[in-house]
Amino acid sequence: MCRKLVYLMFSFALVLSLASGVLGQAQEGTGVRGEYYHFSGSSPPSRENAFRDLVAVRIDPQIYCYWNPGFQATHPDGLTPDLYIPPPDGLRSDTFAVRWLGEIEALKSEAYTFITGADDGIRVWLNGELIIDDWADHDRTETTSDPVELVAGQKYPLVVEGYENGGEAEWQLYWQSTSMPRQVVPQSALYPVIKAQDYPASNPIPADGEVVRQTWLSMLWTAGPEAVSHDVYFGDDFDKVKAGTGDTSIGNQTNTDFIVGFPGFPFPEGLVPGTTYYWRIDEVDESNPDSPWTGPVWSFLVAPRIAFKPDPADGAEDVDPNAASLKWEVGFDAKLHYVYFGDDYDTVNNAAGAMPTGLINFRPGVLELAKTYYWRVDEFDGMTTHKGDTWSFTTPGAVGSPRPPHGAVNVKHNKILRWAPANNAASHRVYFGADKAAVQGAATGSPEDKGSVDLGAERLDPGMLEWDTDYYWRADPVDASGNATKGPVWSFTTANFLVVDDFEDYTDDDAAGEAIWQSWIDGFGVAENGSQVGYLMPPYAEQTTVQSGLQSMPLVYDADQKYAEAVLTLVYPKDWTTRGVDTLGVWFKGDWINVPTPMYVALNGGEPVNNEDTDAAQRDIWTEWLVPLQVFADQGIDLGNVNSITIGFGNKTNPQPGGSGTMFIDDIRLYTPAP
Ligand SMILES: [Ca+2]
Ligand SMILES: [Ca+2]
Ligand SMILES: [Ca+2]
Repeated sequence: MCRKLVYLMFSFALVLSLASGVLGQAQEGTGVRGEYYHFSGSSPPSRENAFRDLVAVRIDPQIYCYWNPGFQATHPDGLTPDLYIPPPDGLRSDTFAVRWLGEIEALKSEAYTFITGADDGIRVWLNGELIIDDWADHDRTETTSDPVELVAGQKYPLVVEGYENGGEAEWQLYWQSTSMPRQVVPQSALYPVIKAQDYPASNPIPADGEVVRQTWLSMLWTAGPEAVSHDVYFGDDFDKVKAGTGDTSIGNQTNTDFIVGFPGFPFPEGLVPGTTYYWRIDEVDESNPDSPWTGPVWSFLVAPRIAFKPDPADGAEDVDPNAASLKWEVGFDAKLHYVYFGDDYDTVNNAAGAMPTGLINFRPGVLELAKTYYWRVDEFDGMTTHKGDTWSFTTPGAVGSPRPPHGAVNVKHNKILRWAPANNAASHRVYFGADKAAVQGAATGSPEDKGSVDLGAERLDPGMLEWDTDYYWRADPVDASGNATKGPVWSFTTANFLVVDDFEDYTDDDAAGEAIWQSWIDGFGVAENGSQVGYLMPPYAEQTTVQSGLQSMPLVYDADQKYAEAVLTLVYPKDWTTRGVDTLGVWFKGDWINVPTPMYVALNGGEPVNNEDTDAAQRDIWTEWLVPLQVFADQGIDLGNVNSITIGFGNKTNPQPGGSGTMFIDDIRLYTPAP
């Protein structure tokens, strides 16, 4: 089962601010941090929309670019090619946004005027003041700020945001004063922001999630900016690599590469096809109290000997019946392929004797609507034929949209199953169990038979599920004449921890009480509580910025002279001692642009427990906040009977002048002690 590949957690002790965020102790500036994002939707994009989908981060020496498809060596400002910065790799030519973050230092104490050139929009904040605001679609346009008094040698926070809708794209930032003619703000006056996520190792090779076809590898990464040496962890067990336990510790080294799968190195007999390997680099500087900087757990898959990664994916829906083309990733060393295709699982699963082919795609011809199809690819590597898995997909009108989605992991133990009815269904017959073959073969009266479900009421409560278990289920459409058609078998895996909330079950059906703001009660109508859960219009839950699954909770806070919190009344789990769970985990994502505000959690309306990371609201990558449950026990909270959880921002007991912003919350979990 595929584990979550990206798992980021940062030391709470890591103190980052603009003042301390300067790389090294350089006498001169080194540039600004450039963050590049793709966006979709209308233009000009809202701030939330523009800066969500991060594509690239780098240090840009200055803000000076003209990325023009038809560029001809003429330019309104005369051009300084030496200052030109190219677009980063992977950035598309339209509908993208850029955010430059840093500090600016003046050479003299005097009034400076800033001038921007921009196509399309641009905004500039200096020392927290919006000095240029030109957020609109247009050809290159210059905008001039009011004069700003700067003090020599002092560094001022600088944020420049730009977006490109279509056509040409360019941004330039100039300044001038009475003693200085207009010039591009130079690299020597700019200092980049360094964020928490910059300190760990990055850029793994092989890339995170990559498929390799070798049994030994030389692994590489880019060292974090403060690393002196590196603690290396490697193994085939995600949990052990994450915890650094077992024999996953390879040791400390100064170079940024290491070999696996070769005599004299870890896994000397070679890496095994079909196995996912995990690795982690902790960056170390013994003289720095924040060290080590724990890296994310990366993974790669050594290609299995069987065919894999089917396209359409296993369980795919709405496959075009007129243009279906089946493809797959070839098994390790496979030379020839045997393809089986049909509309009956057993027939396809048991088939043999296909003609071998060297092609790696298969066209099944025109298909019927509202049907489930099955296919299988066997791989021959010159020695052995490796029987493949039997995959399925459906055409439009078939039963579909299983919740949890097919293949979902970390599913909660009290999950209610849902699906979308087939076009011709008058009801559905549902089968459920932990044995895949039994569910595949189940019929009316089987132990897996959960009975008939009326049209319009597509849901099934399978009861309390086991931890860390694979489950399988089927919803067979039954037409008005009583004829059942076998649906595809869906699967999911339950969590190995308690799920307090994963935000997956909220819908836009507030008449049914299923809207996120009907469970998480915010500050609507409460003057001293400045929180808003969910969006004002459907979809109410966040569906793009998620830590896992399909949804998270947006929480807009205004904690200026008040607090901002949301409260969930718990139905399950209320017993926070089950299986010895001892740690609460809350995944959150803020935005660099949020005003720093303390984040807290409280149980049973008790005393707030603050996140020690005082910059939590500004963390702009998903981060997990871990709280020992003992902290709540010490408050006198009865962990055997937890009725509510509160997530909030600000100082509830002693409101302060403070900030506002938008936070995303996902995956609130209770973990058992580390093995
Ligand atoms: Ca463009
Ligand atoms: Ca443009
Ligand atoms: Ca989620």
